[in-house]
Amino acid sequence: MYKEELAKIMDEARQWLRNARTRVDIEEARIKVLGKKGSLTGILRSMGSLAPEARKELGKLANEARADVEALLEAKADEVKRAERAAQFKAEAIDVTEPGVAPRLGGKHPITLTIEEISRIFMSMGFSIAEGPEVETVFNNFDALNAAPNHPSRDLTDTFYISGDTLLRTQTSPVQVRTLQRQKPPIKVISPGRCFRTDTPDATHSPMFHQVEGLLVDEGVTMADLKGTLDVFAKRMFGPEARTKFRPHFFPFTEPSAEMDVSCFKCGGKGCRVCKGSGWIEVLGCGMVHPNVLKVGGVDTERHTGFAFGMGVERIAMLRHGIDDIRLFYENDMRFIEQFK
Ligand code: 2U9
Repeated sequence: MYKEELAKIMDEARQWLRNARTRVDIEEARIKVLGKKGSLTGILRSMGSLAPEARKELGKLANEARADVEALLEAKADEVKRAERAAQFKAEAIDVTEPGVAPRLGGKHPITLTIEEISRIFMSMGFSIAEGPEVETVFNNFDALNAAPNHPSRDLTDTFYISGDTLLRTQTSPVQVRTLQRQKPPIKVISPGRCFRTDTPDATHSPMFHQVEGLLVDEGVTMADLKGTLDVFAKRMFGPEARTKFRPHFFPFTEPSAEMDVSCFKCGGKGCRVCKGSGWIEVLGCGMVHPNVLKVGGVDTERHTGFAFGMGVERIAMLRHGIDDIRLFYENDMRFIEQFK
């Protein structure tokens, strides 16, 4: 009688486990057979009332049955675990032969690229790069540069003043002033950087713009050194066909001063829309450093002379790329910016 019941319990257990698909199903089957109120547990409990002989025989059978059920449970648990893992692998499978998603690469701003190109040319001629603060003293920005007390660029309407004696630099010259004060000749530096003037934005003006200035101070430096250096720069920047000419000009910080024109790289000098018919394009200002400026840096002006130059980076970039509005550089329109990568 007990044997039949045991056989029935085993049949039931096999049936439940055959149908089990998940860990929960297996646990339910285990509870139904081996739990506190489980079918096999019930039999084992009821054995107390049997005669010792019968109890011994049935005890053995029941224990074997329990071992069988436990083995079945374990086998099923293994099977379910394997099935779950197979399903997980299938769901997470990656097709490594599929083309990847191309990351959107950033690029340098055209003004950065132009500064880098100008810098590379002068560095190849032995200039090093000097940098300085954008908030400057009125002394470094104007006084040290021989700007007369009534010079128009000092005007409140031309310069962003922070206080009576500090301002946003209107050119990168203060960097050269700092270099002069810190270093003894020979000095051979360029200073690229951001400058500020109170200009109302239009196609050729922006209140924030960039300059590269240069300063060379040594024994026996002449205007010929200035012209030779800047001619090399023009040919490297605008092509080997580029010719240069120097027109007299006035700057308070240089004497004599000049503006350098480059023969039009578009028409070669015949006259076109780019050079407005003249065949020449104004590129930069330059001159021999005024003795008053050299003296601010403690330079012995009997022994040392120097030349300096300054150019607007936006203007150079606009010329090089045929850009007709400076505001395009600062509008963050990716369709414009991305063209210069
Ligand atoms: C020191 C001595 C001399 C820098 C110079 C220019 C000529 C010049 C303009 C070009 C277009 C500024 O961006 S722009 O508006 N600059 O023409 N700058 S010489 O001369 C210096 C600088 C520092 C100590």
